Amino acid sequence: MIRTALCDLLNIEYPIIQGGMAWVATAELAAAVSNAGGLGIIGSGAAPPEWLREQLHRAKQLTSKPFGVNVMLRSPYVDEIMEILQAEPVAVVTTGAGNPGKYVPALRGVGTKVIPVVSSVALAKRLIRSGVDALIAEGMESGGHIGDITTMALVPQVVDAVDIPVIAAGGVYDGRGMLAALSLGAVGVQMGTRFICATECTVHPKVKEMVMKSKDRDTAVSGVSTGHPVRALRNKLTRKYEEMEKNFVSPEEIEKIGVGSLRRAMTEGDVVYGTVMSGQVCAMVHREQPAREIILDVINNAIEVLANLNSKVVQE
Ligand code: TUI
Repeated sequence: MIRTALCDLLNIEYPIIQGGMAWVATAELAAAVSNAGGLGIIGSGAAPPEWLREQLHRAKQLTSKPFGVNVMLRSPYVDEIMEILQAEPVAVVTTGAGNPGKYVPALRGVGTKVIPVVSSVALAKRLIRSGVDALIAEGMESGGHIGDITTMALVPQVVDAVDIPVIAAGGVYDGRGMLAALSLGAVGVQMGTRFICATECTVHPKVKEMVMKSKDRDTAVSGVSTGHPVRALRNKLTRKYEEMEKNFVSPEEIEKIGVGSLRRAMTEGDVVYGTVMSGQVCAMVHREQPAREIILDVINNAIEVLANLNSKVVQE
C-alpha cells in the first residue's frame, strides 16, 4: 500500500489526482477515477456554466466519493463557474492558467479545498499568499498550457519554497514516476495523459488512437511567442504554428488559429487541424485501460520498484 499525507488531506485511498483536462475530463472519467480510490477531476476549461452544472449532477450520480473540478482561470465564464461551485460545492477545486486568489475565501468557506497549479517558484510563492490548501507543481513535460521548467527541477524547488503540501505533475506515467515525485518531496502526483486512454474517458476515439501511436518526440510546444505555450501532439496545426512563429507573425494572429481547436480535436476527433494536447509520456501509453486498472498499475508498480530500490542502491 502506498499512502501519503495527500490521502488524508483529500480523503482518498491513493495519492493520485487525475488532471482536469478541458474537453477530455468529463464526469464519467472523474467518477471512475474517484471510484477507484484516486481523485477524479472534471475539467471545465472554457466550457459554458450550464455544461459544468450538468457534469456535476452526472458525477454525483456516478460516485459517492470525493471529486473535484478544474477551473481554467482564463475562461470567459470564470465568475459564473465559481458561482456554481459555491452553490454546489465539490471536495476540491484545482486551478490553471492564473491566480485564483480572489475566489479562495468563498471556495474555502463552502468547505472546498483549493489547489492551484503552478509552473514556477515565483508563481508558487505568489499563489500561497491567498491561503490555498496545497499546490500542484507542473513541469513542462505536461500537455496543454505549460511553463518552461521540468518536473525534476521544479518540484524540489517548490517543495523548498512553501510550507504546504506539493503534488507533482508532468511526466508521470507509472510507479517509477510516482516514486520519483515522492523522492523529490511531493505528497502525490497528478496524471493527465495516461487517463486520456482510460476506458471511461469520453474523448473522441481518434484522440486515444493518436496518443497510443505516439512516440517520445511526437509532441511539440507551440505559442511560445504569444506568452501561452501549449504542448500538443504534432499535426498540421502545430506545423502551421511553427511556420507562423518562424515568420514572426504577430501573437494576436497566432492566437486566432488556436480558438476552438481544442474542442474540435477532443470532441469532434479533428486530430489533423485540432489541438491534441498531450504530455510527453504519451509514448508510454499503448492501450485503453479502465481507470481502476491504471491506478492499481501505478500503485503496484510503485510498491515493486520501492521494494527493489534498496537492494539496487545499498552496496555492501
Ligand atoms: O492550466 C494548465 N494547463 C492547461 S489550461 C488549458 S486550456 C487553455 N485554453 C486557452 C488558453 C490557455 C489554456 C490547457 N492546458 N496547467 C496549469 C498551469 N497553470 N500551468 C501554468 C499555469 C499558470 C500560469 C500563470 C498558473 C498561474 C499563472 O499565473 C499568472 C498570474 O496571473 O499570476
